Amino acid sequence: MSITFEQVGRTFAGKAEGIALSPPCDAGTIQTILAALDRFGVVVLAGQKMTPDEQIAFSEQLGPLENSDEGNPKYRKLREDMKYTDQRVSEISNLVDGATILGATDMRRIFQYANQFWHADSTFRPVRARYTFLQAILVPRDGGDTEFADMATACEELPQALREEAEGLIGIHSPRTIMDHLGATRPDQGGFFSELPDQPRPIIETHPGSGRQVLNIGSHLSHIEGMPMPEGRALIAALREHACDPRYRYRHRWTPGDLVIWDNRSTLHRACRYRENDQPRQLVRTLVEDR
Ligand SMILES: O=C(O)CCC(=O)C(=O)O
Repeated sequence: MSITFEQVGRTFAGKAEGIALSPPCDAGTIQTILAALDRFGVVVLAGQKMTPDEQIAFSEQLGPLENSDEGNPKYRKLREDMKYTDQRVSEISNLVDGATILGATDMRRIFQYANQFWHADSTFRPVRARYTFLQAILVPRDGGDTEFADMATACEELPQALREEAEGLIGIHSPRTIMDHLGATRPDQGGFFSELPDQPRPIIETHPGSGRQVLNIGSHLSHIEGMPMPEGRALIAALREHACDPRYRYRHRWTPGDLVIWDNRSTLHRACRYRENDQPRQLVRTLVEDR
């Protein structure tokens, strides 16, 4: 099957329409999608309507899948009353059992507030996510888009002084960074905890597929190794302000059945706000590990 992509963002993001994949896909199709991910960072495949099992089968063709419970067993039971219970799937949703809106202080709601900060998936785990697959099941009437930022073009266009400051630095990533910011590590505000150790990752790295330099500065980044925390955090804020400028962004407005795949090594993303107390939103996510 031949798939052609049209660039939909100013600097990145490609969209293919009029193809419905039925996994498992042939090797040529998988190669085309991998090449598109190297080139565009974000790939939109409209009109898929895959079952969770089909999404798992398709995702696995791009690499081993992350187990969403790993590193956080305390929260396994939270997943168990979501609609999709396979641990290779995370449900990004404001619903319990596909029907009832989550309670105001439910930890699953807090995870989705965390998704509203620019990030790359699982940079706080020993093995980060290489690709994320997100498919829309239910879409709110207003809002609930997903926004992406192009870390390759942003890196190439870094002001020289910022580049000189950032080159060679190692960032320290932790799942507590955003949760602290939200106040959700406080005992009276969710009491989020994680036993995952901090993960060191270069601030600037070379993407193995495109050969382009990319910035690794999602919001799980806590501070800079060997630098006083305030100095490191001020530098991170300056880098992120540059890299997430509107000129490097693409915003995806979901239609049910859309499957969006992104490369977490070359992009950041964030969930956009919607009326989560009265409009259902349900997406199914699978993650391919970066190994
Ligand atoms: O809900 C969204 O739009 C984005 C989800 C997200 O940030 C994630 O899966 O990491």
